[in-house]
Amino acid sequence: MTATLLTRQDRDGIAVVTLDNPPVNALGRALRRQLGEVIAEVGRDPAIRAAILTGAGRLFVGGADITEFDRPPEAPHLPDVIAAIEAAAKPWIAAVNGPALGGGAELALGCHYRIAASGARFGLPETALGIIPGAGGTQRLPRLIGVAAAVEMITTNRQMDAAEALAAGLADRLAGADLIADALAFAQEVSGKARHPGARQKDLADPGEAFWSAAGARIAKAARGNPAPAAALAVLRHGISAGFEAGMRLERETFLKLRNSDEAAALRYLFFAERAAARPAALRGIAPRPLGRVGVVGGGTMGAGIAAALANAGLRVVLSETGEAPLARAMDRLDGILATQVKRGLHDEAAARARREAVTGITDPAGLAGCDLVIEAVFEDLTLKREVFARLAEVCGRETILATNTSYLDPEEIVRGLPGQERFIALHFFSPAQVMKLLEIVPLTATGPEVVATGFDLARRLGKVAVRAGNCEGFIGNRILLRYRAGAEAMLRDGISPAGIDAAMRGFGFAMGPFEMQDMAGLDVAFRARETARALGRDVPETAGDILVRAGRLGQKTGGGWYDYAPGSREPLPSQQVAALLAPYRKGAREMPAADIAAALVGVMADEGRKILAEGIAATPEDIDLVEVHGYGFPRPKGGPMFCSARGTVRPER
Ligand code: 3H9
Repeated sequence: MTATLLTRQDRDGIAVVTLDNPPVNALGRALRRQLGEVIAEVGRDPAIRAAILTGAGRLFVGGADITEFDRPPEAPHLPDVIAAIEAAAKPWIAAVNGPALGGGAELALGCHYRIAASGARFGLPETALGIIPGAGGTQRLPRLIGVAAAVEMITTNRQMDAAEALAAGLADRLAGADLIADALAFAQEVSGKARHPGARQKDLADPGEAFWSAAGARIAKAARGNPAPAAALAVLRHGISAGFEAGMRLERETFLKLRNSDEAAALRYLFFAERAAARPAALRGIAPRPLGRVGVVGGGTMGAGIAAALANAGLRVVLSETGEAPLARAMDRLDGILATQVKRGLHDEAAARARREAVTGITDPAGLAGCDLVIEAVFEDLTLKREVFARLAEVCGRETILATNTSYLDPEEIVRGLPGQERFIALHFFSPAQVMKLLEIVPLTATGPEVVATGFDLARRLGKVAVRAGNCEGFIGNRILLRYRAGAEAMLRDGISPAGIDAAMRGFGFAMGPFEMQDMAGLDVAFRARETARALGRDVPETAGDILVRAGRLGQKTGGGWYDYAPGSREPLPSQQVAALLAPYRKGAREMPAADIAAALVGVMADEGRKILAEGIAATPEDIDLVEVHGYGFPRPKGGPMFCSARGTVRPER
């Protein structure tokens, strides 16, 4: 028997229909069927003059049920259910109690009126899932709020709160503290009217060619391999030139086509992977420790970024440096980060001040005593890190979690022999830490489970995607990066040019190719790591990168690395000097199709990923893909190397 997913309560001739399908009131098939039935019943019931549609719980409706998208669509279809509401003789009022997203927003748009609670939010995030709104959103939204605002909402996932929705014409009213009471009064008011507005009837003027081409260019620039935003624009435009019905037909056709695309499958996969990663099965039932005050040791780029991320999440921060001058520089870095965030509109001046005040600078690590967690972010040097941890273990009680942010060193070596082994963990942030979403959480042999759970809780509070990684050189991400770079260098030795390889990876969807990326980050970091390994007697063969570093080419910061750069420019230019330096090392120039280059290098990543899985360094292929997407710029619409490789979509279209 199917559960009842909505309730109807009649009050003074008004039917109050409450969608109740936890966790997000998604519009799955059973709910669509029950909603269709209630629409018909309300229409037939002579005692009813109007209907209110609302959601139980925190949300109005989180959208269509995404879990159905791997199967063929099943009737009743959402556009038909919404059309039945719009065609009803009696008015339907959406009482939007919380987020109305995707199909949820479309449902509200199909109602004749919308009243919004203060916590209401409207959004059409479908393009983030590689699809377009498929239940009238591309046609009704522009008719209610205008073409420019609708294009922005649909193609960029910009959401509107209640006040914005009222100002834009998306909501008719704002409710006070009692949404349903206000909706009932509104329903009584409009129920006597002979006719009720339907978004489809509104006229819409074509904004003209210049508007469409500017919007198209903006969308193309941001798309990075996701076909949905451009498709949504085309459908929206068609509805304006050919009319509502024609627009609805093209919307449905495009929605169904994209629903089956590799990109949509990849984006859905990541949607569910991100949610699963936040709650690893191994930590079920284990409570994290409370986090109020967090220490950061070292105020370089990484330390200042971590401090900013912590302060932005409402935590109190103690930033420790070795003396007054480095502390002043660290605080300047922090100020710079907060000022940039104000410029970008992430918070205002007052919030930036409050965050700055939440950070206390110290030069004596004794001031870290009493912190719930201390994150070490000093230079990547084993002796230095061991000193820092020895001091931390001295000044902090056993209740303080002590985390290293090392990228390549063995965290076990850093803390070896220190008392209280259960409180040590590695938390690998990515630079810039206030921006990058990924946090690798690396428990050591003796790390306590509640310490690991606290790492995951920290990630949640920072808005980061946490992935548990086993302890090995480079953990998950840098280990794959090493193989990826080695794969690119092997191609280079085979005669393919750096520019050819970079262009192929950009074509695949990366913002930058492997050589451009190294030029930006600096070739010296990996060079030093290789030299350290060589000094320890390990067999690390000479690489092309070593040749360049020895010739003083460290990347953009020295005016040249794999490419030349004109002073003040970041545009990579092919380099005669590099060609000459590498000539003895290469087999002679040859070309390779871009699709083959990308397929080979993504294949290298997936091969390493399989080894990482076999060794238990990552728990699932999803975790590896999340690391690649959130830490290394792997194009989201491709899902990640493991997804591509399993689905056979490594090779981009030719
Ligand atoms: C669409 O609407 C297409 C239409 O245009 C056309 C149709 C014809 N379906 O995120 P949370 C699950 S496309 C199924 O942790 P929060 C989620 O997996 C859709 N399941 O909670 C998780 O499950 P579990 C357009 C869904 O409070 C649980 O709910 N809509 C859906 O942090 C809790 O999720 C979107 O793109 C769904 N639609 O955030 C919105 N949504 O507990 C997508 C969530 O087993 N959703 N689940 O891990 C969101 O953005 C957030 O989930 C939301 C709640 C803001 C709603």
